[in-house]
Amino acid sequence: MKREEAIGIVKKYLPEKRLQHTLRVADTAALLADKYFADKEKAVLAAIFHDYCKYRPLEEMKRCIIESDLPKDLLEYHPELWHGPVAAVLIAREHGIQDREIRLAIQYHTTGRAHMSLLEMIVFLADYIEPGRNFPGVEEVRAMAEKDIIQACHQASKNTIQHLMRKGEPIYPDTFYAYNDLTKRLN
Ligand code: DGI
Ligand code: FE
Ligand code: FE
Ligand code: FE
Repeated sequence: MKREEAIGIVKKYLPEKRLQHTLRVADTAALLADKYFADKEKAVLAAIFHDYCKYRPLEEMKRCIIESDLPKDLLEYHPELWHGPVAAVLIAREHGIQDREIRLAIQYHTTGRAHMSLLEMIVFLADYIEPGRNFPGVEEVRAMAEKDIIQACHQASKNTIQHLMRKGEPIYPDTFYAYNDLTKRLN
């Protein structure tokens, strides 16, 4: 599927601000793919669809998790964690996108996980550093992204965990697994 077709699809599901975020994630993912020699078409397609299900009704996402092979423990955590996994399932069902690498990059874009592929790291990081983001620490991660994608993902993961802990939020296991694995992969 080409970029313009993909954008035409997600446009119908996303409010304007989320669409603009999505386009910035796609541009950022393209830059990262060039820098780290990843498949740019896959990176862009995964980025365009990463928040495809962000505005699906909770009941529809819940049903999708129950009836698909997605991990059921998602249901015990914040619904904000559902849109990536659900999008990974629904892009295949609704648009025939079957590519496993794209699916995984979308599925894990919020939490990360252990042993992320380069494509998964690109989407995870692009979502965090796209130019519209302005949370504390993002500049440091942007600078790291120029030099070392593992270090940048590690810092993003650490910032997210610290932020969630300060708010007293429960943290999904894959979020910790991503942090631990990236820590071990640091040079
Ligand atoms: O969809 P986006 O807003 O572009 O970004 P996202 O999918 O990366 O993150 C959505 C939210 O999920 C963000 O506020 C951080 C939060 N989050 C990430 N990991 C966890 C988490 N929330 C909880 N409760 N637990 C997690 O492990
Ligand atoms: Fe998201
Ligand atoms: Fe993210
Ligand atoms: Fe996003």
